[in-house]
Amino acid sequence: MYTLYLGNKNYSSWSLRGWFATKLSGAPFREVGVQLVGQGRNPANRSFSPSGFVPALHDGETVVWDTMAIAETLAERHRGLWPAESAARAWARSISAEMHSSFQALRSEMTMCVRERLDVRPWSDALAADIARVEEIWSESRRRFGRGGPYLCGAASLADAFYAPVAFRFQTYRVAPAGEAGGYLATLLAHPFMREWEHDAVAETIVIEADEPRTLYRDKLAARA
Ligand SMILES: N[C@@H](CCC(=O)N[C@@H](CS)C(=O)NCC(=O)O)C(=O)O
Repeated sequence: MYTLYLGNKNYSSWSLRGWFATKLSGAPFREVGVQLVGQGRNPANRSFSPSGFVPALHDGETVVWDTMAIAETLAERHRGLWPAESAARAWARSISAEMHSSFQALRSEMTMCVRERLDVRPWSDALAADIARVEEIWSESRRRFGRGGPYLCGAASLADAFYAPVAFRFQTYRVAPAGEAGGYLATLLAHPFMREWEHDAVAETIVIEADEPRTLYRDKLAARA
């Protein structure tokens, strides 16, 4: 049985990706919750994750860290995690890699905080550009590869795991994409894995100030009041 080390569910977007991917594999796994510090690499995590980051997946002596490695390792071992058709699979890998390596404004200006709801418009230009790119990816995915089901490439795949935290961010910051992208957002938020994660996340009571939207936007919200 796998063991998955993961951070606070309310805040840890990378943990959600790794968890969603592991759930998608259908394999049984044990969760080990790790308290986030919120200041980057945590040396205290190095006993189970060489990078000092969560998530990390253990299978006996085999340790896999970083969500992309976790996703690819699971895909090698379990069927159907990437789309079966070659062009769809290349697309799914590309949009997942893009999410893994880009979207800095989205990460820093729309921190994941599942329990929160607020609107901080106007967004910065960089954030608006990241949001527009997500919406484009979602619409294009649905238009080009979505025929076999309601997710990015039809049936739920690892690509949805990579965009799962974005759905919670959009819900928190009241981003409401139009058309296909909006339909996909609602579908992803209703996925049983997302409901399960949300249920656990909102039950958490620990507050990490650095990741709190109302801390991040304190001045803007105060100026508005
Ligand atoms: N590139 C890594 C990023 C992982 C990451 O940044 N994890 C954060 C939590 S979301 C972390 O472990 N932070 C340590 C801490 O805050 O204590 C991945 O894909 O897994």
